[in-house]
Amino acid sequence: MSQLNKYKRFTITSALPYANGPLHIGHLAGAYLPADIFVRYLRVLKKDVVYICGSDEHGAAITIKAKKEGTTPQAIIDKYHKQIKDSFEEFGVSFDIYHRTSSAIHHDLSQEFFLNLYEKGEFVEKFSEQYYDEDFDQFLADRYITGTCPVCSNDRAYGDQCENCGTSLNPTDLINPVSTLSGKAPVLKPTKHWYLPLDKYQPWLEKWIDEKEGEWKVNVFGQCRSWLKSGLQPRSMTRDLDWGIDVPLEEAKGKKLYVWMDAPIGYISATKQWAIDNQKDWQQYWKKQADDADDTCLIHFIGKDNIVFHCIIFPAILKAHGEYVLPQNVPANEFLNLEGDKLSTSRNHAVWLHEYLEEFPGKQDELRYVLTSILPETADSEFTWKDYQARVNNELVAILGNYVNRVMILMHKFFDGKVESEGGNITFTDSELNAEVGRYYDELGKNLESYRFRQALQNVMDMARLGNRYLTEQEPWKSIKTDAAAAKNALHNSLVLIGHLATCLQPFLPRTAEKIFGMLNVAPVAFDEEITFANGHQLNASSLLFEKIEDEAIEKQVQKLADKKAAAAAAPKLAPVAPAKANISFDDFSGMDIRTGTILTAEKVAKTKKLLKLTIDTGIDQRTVVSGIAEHYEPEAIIGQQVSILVNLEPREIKGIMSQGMILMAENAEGKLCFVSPTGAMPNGSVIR
Ligand code: B3M
Ligand code: ZN
Repeated sequence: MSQLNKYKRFTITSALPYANGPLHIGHLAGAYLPADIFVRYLRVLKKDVVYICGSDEHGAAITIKAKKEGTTPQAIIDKYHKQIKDSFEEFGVSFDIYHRTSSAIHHDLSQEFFLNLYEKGEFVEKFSEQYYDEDFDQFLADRYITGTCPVCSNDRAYGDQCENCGTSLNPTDLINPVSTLSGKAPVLKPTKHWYLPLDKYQPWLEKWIDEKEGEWKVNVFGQCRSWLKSGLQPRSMTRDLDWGIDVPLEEAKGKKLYVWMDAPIGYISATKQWAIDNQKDWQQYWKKQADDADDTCLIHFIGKDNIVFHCIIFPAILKAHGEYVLPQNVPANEFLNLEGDKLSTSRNHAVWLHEYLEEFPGKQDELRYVLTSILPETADSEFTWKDYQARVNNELVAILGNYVNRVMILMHKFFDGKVESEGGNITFTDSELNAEVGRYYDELGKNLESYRFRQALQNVMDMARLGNRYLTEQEPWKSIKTDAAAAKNALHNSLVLIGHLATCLQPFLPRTAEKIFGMLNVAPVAFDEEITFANGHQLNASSLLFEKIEDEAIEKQVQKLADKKAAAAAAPKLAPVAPAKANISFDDFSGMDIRTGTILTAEKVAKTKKLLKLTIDTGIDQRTVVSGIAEHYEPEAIIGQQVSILVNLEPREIKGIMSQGMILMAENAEGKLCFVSPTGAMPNGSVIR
């Protein structure tokens, strides 16, 4: 049946999500749901398959998020790795391992890869001028720098890639580059890096990719072709960053591997870990086996923004290493939109997986069904809550659920749920039905193996439609009164059909398939196996497979998105949080003498709008401080207020008054000021540190 038969084993990967935020339905529709369907299909074909994923925990995506949340990169990856892993698990993406790139096994393997290429002289070492942020004392690579894409003019292109047109970039390609740290134009500063000479691999890549014409999806093949056409450039595999995997060279102390040098190796290190945990040989799943290049089939499922990394850069790395198999296919999906708008993490325009799982408990298969029906396989597609409701109610409930339910109820009503067949196991007695189901299996296999999952799901639904039609034609509820054998025959045919439905549903709706097998009281079967309903086989009690989604549930979700949109639209009115300042030493900090004090007197400074003259009891002394808080506090209202005061600030004359110290104030983005006071009773002069 299958063109997959030539392979001995399959290594299937889904893009490693950055551990810098939760998953949303766009992620699922891009790299996870299609892969999970494909893997489950391979499993019901009884193939030897390992399905690999994990968190991508390096790169600027992580450090920038840490800065934004005011915490450390380690705290960020720990938080989101767990959240992502848990949601995948609950949703039912059937990875054999969900690993992480912060693991020691991954650091080791990435360094080993780098050294392997280094020792073979595959890298070009180059001093060059790179963008540098002087305020932050940092080189600006990847997401630390944005600017206008020279290809499509998107003004938010990153230093390593434009996510709008997919082009892979170097920071120096950007027009009007700006540091995302200081918001300022960067300066150039020389630094040494190790480059992978992609130009050297161009002829080989051209030949390799040309062979994929007709086999790879057109969107993927087309993108690769167009990059090759514009000519590949050497690409730095190292970075001046302080988060990531150390470059394993003495002279590169302090430098890290480029995240796209390490992340795809994460697929391999995860496989290694899985092999250790399961007593397998990881090399069989990654390395060319002695005599037969077609032993192992490697397939990367990704979103379209990752095409260049999986079709050009990673294959070049694997090729340079020499021992590894290359991807057989990279079935990248386009993007999923939401309610007429792009999914956006920053604008919070998303259906978050962990929220869905909480708000629609037990409805994993409903989401799988709807997303599979609208997968952006060849073009961007769109999720709307109305469509979700319509597909669940009109298709899952009305077609699939209704069919299974009708047959089960009639079997229980007329035959006490028992299969009675003197002739032995029941099979299709209707040749028409048999032939048609056979055709659906063929179609289904072809579609699944060509990564046409939407169409494949339709094949299964057509099987359910066929069942409904058959039942309506046969009318066993009528014939039971006149010709009980005919009624029994119709229901037995229907049972066999339901067995096939459950079999074919396994890749798409695993929980539903399991539920049907349970009601049929049979063990799950592989694609090439038949369910046997022997004489006397007892069916289990049946229950509804799906329930209708009510209008209120949908309205609630639509409202939720609208609220988020309104909140996001209101947000830009606030000035952004001030960017973080450069690090200081502990000594710099401890040189500041900050104490608790109490305001004893307060009065306006004549002819000024902003200034108050305060007398403060600092515990050490009573002193005068001039403070710019007159627009925020009435003098009489703050007498007795406890404050924090920097007491060793150089005294300064302000409007003729000697100010001895500074009151610490919190200031929000709109410039509102507020005292910073101890929340419990503290004597004046308490040290703040
Ligand atoms: N983390 C990019 C992304 O999440 C990146 C994928 C790595 S796959 C090796 O879109
Ligand atoms: Zn672009």
